[in-house]
Amino acid sequence: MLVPTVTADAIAINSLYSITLFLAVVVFIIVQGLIIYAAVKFKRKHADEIPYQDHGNMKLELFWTVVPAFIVIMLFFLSANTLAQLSGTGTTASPINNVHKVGDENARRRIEEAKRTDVVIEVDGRQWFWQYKYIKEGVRHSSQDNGELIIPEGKTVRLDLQSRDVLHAWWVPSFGGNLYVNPGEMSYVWIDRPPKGYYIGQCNAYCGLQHAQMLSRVKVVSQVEYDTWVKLKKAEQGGVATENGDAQRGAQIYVDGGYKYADAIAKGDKNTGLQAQEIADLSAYINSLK
Ligand SMILES: [Cu+2]
Repeated sequence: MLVPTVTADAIAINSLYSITLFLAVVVFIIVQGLIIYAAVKFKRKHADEIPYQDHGNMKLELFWTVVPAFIVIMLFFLSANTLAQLSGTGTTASPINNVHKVGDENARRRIEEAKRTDVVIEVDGRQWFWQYKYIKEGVRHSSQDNGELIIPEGKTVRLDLQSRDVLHAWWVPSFGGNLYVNPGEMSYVWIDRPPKGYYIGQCNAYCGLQHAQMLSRVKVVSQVEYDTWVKLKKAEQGGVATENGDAQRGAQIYVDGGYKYADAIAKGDKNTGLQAQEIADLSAYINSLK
């Protein structure tokens, strides 16, 4: 409601939210109205006045039991219906579970067959950034240093999410609901034909000290812009690798962490402007990649 809803998932969730909010406002007005009415109408007039004592009122008790129960039951069916519409659940004919244990090949196959998908991106949640691997395109990218997830407009994008350390959550409200990313599990989310634009999300599960920095920015661009970006990214990643002589490792170091300093530190550059501890941490990280 506060951000534009641009995919079918987000629109379905938003209308459920609007209905719930509307009902809540109606209940609020009735309850508050009655409280104010009772407080004013039955205000004590003398210090020794004792109010009229009433016990049991069948009509009233039935009213405040049946009406709320009806509202709750209605919300249950509306929510279940919305949930079934979301892309992560597949279709009624072939339902899928969009979360499974890492390595469960059968569950994985069902996901692959569930929906026509144009772009598949592996998303690794790490403390405290998202790392993107574009499977078909063969490029890597990261949310560090304001990096956005770049996707083409009007296409169906599937994100294969995995956590490499602690619990994270992927949430870009314009595209739909929140999805927890548990270590040891694969979680899938579809972004269905998004329009061009810039969308901001946030890791939505507290994942450590820099949790607040863990944004999920998504830039939806035209197909031409997307293709150009992929080409540039490929050239950039290939270029760095050749200079270092060791293509594989160079590309890995430069891109994998998404740290703009990784390359400099790997070359032994002392003037990175980083604290000693940060250099030690990054060096350890680079070594872990070897
Ligand atoms: Cu996180």
